[in-house]
Amino acid sequence: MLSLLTTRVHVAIVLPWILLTSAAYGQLPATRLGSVFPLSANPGQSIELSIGGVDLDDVQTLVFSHAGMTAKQKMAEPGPFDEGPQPVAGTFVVNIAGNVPIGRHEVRAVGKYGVSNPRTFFVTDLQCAQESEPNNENETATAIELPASVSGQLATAADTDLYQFTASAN
Ligand SMILES: [Ca+2]
Repeated sequence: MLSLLTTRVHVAIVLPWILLTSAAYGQLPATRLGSVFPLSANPGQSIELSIGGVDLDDVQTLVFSHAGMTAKQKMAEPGPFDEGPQPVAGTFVVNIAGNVPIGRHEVRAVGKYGVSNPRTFFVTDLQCAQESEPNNENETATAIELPASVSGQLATAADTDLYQFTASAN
């Protein structure tokens, strides 16, 4: 009888370990959110947000850590053979309600392979600026006015983003 009880206990311990090991080696796809762009917006603003990551199949919505932030997939005009507006993969229209607090929030993607890891999204009262390519050289640096929240993307390993702004000497 004691032997039977011991066997049951071992089975209960080993099974969760096997499940965790499978997930750790990534044998099953899982929605993984690597980036959002832009990284910030103002309360009361509506922006277009693009996402990047792995296993983002059928991601049709985003969820935020504050209920005042909502997202709908961006729709494109139908082509000649489409029956209606078509979803634009990885692009969302995000509304930030006026009562969303300034600060750091989280966003997750929901897709075919579940809910993703979170990425940070900032709600700020600063003006929000974005890089403008080409901006890899001093002569073409994106002009911004400070103070600002600036979002940029490094598209390739060789990409650099340069910005220019006016600052006082003191
Ligand atoms: Ca650049």
